[in-house]
Amino acid sequence: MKLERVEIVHVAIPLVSPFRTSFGTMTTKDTFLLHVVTDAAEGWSEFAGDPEPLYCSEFVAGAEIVLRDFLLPRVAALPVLGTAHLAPVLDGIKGHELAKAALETAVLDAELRSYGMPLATYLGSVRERVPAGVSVGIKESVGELLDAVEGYLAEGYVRIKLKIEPGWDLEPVRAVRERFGADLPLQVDANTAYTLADAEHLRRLDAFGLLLIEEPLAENNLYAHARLQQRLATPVCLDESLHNARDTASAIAMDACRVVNVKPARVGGYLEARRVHDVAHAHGVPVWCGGMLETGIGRAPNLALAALPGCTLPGDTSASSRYFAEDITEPFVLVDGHLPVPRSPGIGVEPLPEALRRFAMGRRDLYT
Ligand code: OSB
Ligand code: MG
Repeated sequence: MKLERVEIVHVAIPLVSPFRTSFGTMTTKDTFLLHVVTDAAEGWSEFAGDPEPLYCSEFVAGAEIVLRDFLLPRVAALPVLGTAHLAPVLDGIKGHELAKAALETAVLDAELRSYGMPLATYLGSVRERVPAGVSVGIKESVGELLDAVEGYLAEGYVRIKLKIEPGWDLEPVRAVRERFGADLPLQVDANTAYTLADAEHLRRLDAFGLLLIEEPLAENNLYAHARLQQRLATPVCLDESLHNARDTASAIAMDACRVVNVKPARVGGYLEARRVHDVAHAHGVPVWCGGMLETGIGRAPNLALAALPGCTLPGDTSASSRYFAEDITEPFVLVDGHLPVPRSPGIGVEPLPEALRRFAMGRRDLYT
């Protein structure tokens, strides 16, 4: 393939309700789509980050500069454009996994479309539909939380994840357990809000039979997570701390995590995400696909990943309606607690022109 044009489309899509985590409150999905045009086909992807570096160090305006000034010039200089050739030349740029993932995914979408191959086939997915979990934000009251969980369970979600932080942990978890029973698959995500000094407090969560506790401690501190795991019966799951397959191998070897959340954006794209999956699966460590409140453009390829054999726990791959009144693609609809894995070439979806017109805040060519 030959690179002809790369365009950025800023979008802002209101969330159906504010999403509060230990690091902040989101009310809008405010990001950009990347549109790659080659001589063979076109591809789309979505930058998974936000305007502010609260979940991770990357952010929307920074990613645009990184793509324009550092990533795209290296890719444009390749003698032949192909997805497999990207990571070796992008490796020279430190970090910026989310920006790299956006570029790699758009090129991969174009390349797979040129072959007529769905991403799920390319990755080696083994399922036609994947069970859907849902991530429930921090609420003003336990009553409000119980209403939200009840609504999601009525829709058919098969697993609930509660966002927690100091002051919002034991009480909401106990309330959800008491109300919905011991059989509800339930887990929590702290987004780095605790320290090792909280180990005894977190140990009290063991009483609630949680599937896992996600990223309880500071990012990248595998040592502290391993120390915590020694004191908890609840499996520790890492999100923010895992940036590639090598980190994942180290974390598993150190017993810093017993479950892996794989987010393609966080590890630089779907090729590395597949390797993260493979290394965890080879160790018998369960994997699930996380989310970043993506629009359909980001959700579609995540569903292909979630259909890999090692993804044995339901992911945060929820239906479009959990996030948006109107998605930018054909909406993903929950059927019997599951979402379908896209079967069309590439990521399997594209922006609906009418929705794109309405949600687009601006377009810029990054490469022509
Ligand atoms: O930590 O998993 C996280 C959303 C934005 C940023 C980080 C996280 C999340 C979620 C929701 O938990 C995932 C989703 O439903 O897309
Ligand atoms: Mg998380």
